[in-house]
Amino acid sequence: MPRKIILDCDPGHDDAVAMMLAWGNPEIELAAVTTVGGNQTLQKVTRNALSVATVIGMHDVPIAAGCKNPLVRPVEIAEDVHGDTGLDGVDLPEPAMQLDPRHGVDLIIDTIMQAEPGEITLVPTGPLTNIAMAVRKEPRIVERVREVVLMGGGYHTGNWSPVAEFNIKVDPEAAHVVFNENWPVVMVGLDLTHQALATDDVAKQIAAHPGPVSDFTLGLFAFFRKAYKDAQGFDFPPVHDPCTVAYLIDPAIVKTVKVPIDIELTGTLTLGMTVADFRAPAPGDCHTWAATELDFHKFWDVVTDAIDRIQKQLPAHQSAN
Ligand SMILES: [Ca+2]
Repeated sequence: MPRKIILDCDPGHDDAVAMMLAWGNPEIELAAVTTVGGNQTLQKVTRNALSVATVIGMHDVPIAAGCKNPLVRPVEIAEDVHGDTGLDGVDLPEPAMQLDPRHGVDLIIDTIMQAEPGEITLVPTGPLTNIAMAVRKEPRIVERVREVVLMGGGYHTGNWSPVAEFNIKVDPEAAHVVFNENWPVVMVGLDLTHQALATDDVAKQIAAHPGPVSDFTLGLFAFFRKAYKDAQGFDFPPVHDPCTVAYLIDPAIVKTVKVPIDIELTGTLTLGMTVADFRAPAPGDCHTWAATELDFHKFWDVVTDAIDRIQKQLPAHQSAN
């Protein structure tokens, strides 16, 4: 049985790759895609989600727009990393699919409540606004969700401040809600995702499967590489978001450790820090895990395999473009 997931995202170069991996891997069934303001404005990331869905031929998956603004704080976007469109570096096709008319938060709630208990896994790869809103509107989702596997945070590092990662930092109150509900939370943070670098060898591996999705991915990587070099001094860009999906495909790809994690809401220098307590073995009621170690080759193998499978499934006229 494939794992049924809701991908709650803000595409975003690495979100786009997470969509590909979730759509192209047979172990994963995409129950819904929801968008949230984050890397770019809600309007732009929603349009991007539809364009990526068009590129990869993602039919029959509802896509809905969620929250535009964080719960409390003013909007912050990551234009220096993702560009003006949120997906700079590629031509974005006119969306071939329609947006679901529901609000993203309602699509999340409907999908979970209509599924069997324990059937749906939540995979947030943007700020946690939609997930926090869904929990507040329909608290019964907490016991029905199998687990929350999110990209965000980090236990030794930050990227939006010295100690805070973007997705958590821009809506720390939402993150506080999500980490403090009593559901299993796997934090796939920067400690892990900074190992998921799109190196030259990775680009070669993907280029060995020529086609529209491979071209699109390489375009994303080229822009992302320059942006990460200029903004954060990386030689190769970390492709954060698909690490969450890879963990669900094969837990051997992403090692985790059980550790209490909470979100700093009042620090003057540490707002949005994901504070992980490694001082002692995790207590019995601990429900949070931190990702620690990536199997680099297995990770890029599943991403490449998904791209290859998607291209083989595309209608002939689309693959020829
Ligand atoms: Ca993201």
